[in-house]
Amino acid sequence: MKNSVLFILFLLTISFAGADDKKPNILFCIADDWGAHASIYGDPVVKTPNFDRIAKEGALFHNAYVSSPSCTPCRNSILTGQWHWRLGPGANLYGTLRQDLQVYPHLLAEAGYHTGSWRKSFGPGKLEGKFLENHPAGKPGKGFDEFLENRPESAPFCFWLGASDPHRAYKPGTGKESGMDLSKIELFPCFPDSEEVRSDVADYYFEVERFDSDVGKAIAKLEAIGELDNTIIVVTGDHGMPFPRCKSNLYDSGTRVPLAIRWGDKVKAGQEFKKYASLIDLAPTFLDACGVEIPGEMTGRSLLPALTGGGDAALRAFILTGKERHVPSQEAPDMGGYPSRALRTDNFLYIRNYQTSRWPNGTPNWQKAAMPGNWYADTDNGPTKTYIIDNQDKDDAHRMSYALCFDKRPAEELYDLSNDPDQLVNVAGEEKYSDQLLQLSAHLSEELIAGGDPRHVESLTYDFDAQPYGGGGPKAPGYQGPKKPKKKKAKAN
Ligand SMILES: [Ca+2]
Repeated sequence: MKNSVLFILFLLTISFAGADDKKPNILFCIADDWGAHASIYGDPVVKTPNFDRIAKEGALFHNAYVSSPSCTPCRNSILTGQWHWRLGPGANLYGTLRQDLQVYPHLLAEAGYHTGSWRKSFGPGKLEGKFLENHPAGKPGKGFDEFLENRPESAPFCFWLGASDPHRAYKPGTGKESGMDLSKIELFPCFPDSEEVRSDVADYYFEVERFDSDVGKAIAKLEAIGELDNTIIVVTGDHGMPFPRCKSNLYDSGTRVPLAIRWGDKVKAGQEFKKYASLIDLAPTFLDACGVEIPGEMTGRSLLPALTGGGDAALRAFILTGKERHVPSQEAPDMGGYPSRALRTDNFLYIRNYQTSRWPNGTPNWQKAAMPGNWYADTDNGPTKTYIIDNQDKDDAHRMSYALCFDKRPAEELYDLSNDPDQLVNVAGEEKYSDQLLQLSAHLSEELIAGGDPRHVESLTYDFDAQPYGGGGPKAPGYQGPKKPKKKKAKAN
């Protein structure tokens, strides 16, 4: 009797040890230019049942932020688990990845993971050396099904499910035609309220929903192969919507993204986090969950303690964001970007702009006739941008929209979020905020020094713009002349 009890206990021990030893899979789903718009966040128009499901069966982050609101630096920061300003040529749009950097898919591959990617992952930019031979997001393929078919038996997997939705260009009217009620759209207050703008936002929502349905297909596949609960599923976007004062800006409209994470019963269902997570925290989270050592160079912090019971207390109390060159949007011969950094707390958003002689979203009207794509070039072309520019003198509301989206900005911006959650009124010059301003400015500098930002550990004028620009457009450093138009233009930045 005693022996048989011991034997059963022995079997149980083996079986529990076996369960713990099973490495989790990773399914990382990332949309292109998706700000924090999802039904579960309370958006009354866009429908995101699959994102909502991951959040309800796992955790929902209300304050997830990118390191930089531009494709390449954001994606590089996710892959490396580091603030983008630590990545040299990887801090700019159309940059590259330095050879000394480590990326989480490679570290997982070395630990026996089957890795792969589909559609947009790294970039846009140029891969060189080891990353050219071995793609930083995992070998690009034709989709999740094909990737799983090629999986060595029983190997854990790490898959990057990318998309070019909801990046522009949009087919005008698709949102309205799909049945969306334009009158219910809650516009950012920096947009003028017009039919053109509402329809443009609906077209963006249409592509958000298309991405969400791709996520749904991947979840269904995991269920079909019995891997749903052993897979860490992450759904997010690479920065805010491609609209004025959103993408390529350091306001929440540019830097806050949706984030939901599900992992079977390891992550308790229905958790909601209000404290801050950065997408640079994902790489260390994956490595932590998979039992792989987190390299010291990673400035991200594992979210696992928060996800597995630590709650908000285990998350960041504030967040950092920044921007270097998005496109070379300043009039020649400058051709630079609009460098800035920000510190976001529960009460304030503080932004430091390093080169205030420049235009934050590109020089107005520069080369408009010769290169229409190049005016106010840091804002993607589209109906909302055109409407705001064309109607800037219509009335005070339109003048305010134009000023918020395109005018020059001072060296410091401060938004009091208790009165101004939409970050519209800069109170940096007001006497009553002078103590706060000094404190936030010192705090930001301290964090940037600790985080190895070359603007703060080398020189405030550190020249990120000296890095080559690999995209199309005028004569930026490294620009080789106009590219031949491709038949099907890939959505780029
Ligand atoms: Ca993007």
